[in-house]
Amino acid sequence: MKLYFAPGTCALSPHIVLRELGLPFEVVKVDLATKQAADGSDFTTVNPRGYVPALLLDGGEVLTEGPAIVQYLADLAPDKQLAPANGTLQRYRLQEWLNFISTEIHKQFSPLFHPPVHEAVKEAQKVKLARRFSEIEPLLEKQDYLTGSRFSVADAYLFTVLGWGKYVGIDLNQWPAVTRFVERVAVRPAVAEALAVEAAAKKVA
Ligand SMILES: N[C@@H](CCC(=O)N[C@@H](CS)C(=O)NCC(=O)O)C(=O)O
Repeated sequence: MKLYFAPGTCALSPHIVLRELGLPFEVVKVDLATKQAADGSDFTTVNPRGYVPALLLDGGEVLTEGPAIVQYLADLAPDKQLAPANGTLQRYRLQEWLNFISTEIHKQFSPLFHPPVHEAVKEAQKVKLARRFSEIEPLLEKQDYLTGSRFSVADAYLFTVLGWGKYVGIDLNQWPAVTRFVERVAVRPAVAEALAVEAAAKKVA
C-alpha cells in the first residue's frame, strides 16, 4: 500500500494507524500547492479532489477520506483492536467520534489556515473549537481514550487535529485532560515514528 500524505496534515491519522498496525506500506509525499507527488505522479490522477490522505491499495484501487481509510486499515488487522467489530454498537460509537472529529473539529480548523479569511470569522471558529474541546475535556478526565481505556483509530485522528492548535493560537493548556491525552498519545512508539518521518519529510524541499 502507498499512503499519499503531506507533513502535518490530517494524513497523519492514517499514517499513525498504519504504523500502529505494523502493516507494510510506503509513504509518498505530496506537494499540495503543485499537486505533484514525490513518486513522480500527478496527484490529481490519484485523488481528483487533490487532497490528502489517499491510500493506494495493493490491487490498484484508491481509497480516500480519512475516516474511511482508518477503518479499512483497522479491519485489515482486527487482532490489533484499533476498531470494534463491524455491526456492533461500539463500532457505531467509533464512527460517531470519527464523524464528530471530521466535521466539528477538523473542518472547523480549516478556515484558520487560510490567510484571506477575515479575522472575525477566524475568532468565531476558535470559539466553536473551544466549545468542542470543552466538551471532550470531562470525558478525557474520566478515561484515557475517546472510546474508553483502549487506543482506537479515533484517537489517532483526534491527536492529529489537536496538533494544529499551536499553529493558530489555540493554547490547549486550557484543557488539562486534553493536553494529557496529547502527551499520552505522542509517546506511543508508532506515533513518535510517524511524527519523526513527517518532520524529516518537511525538511526536504
Ligand atoms: N474530507 C477529507 C478532507 C481532507 C483534507 O482536508 N485534506 C487537507 C489536509 S488536512 C488537504 O489535503 N488540503 C489541500 C487541498 O484541499 O488542496 C478527509 O477527511 O480525508
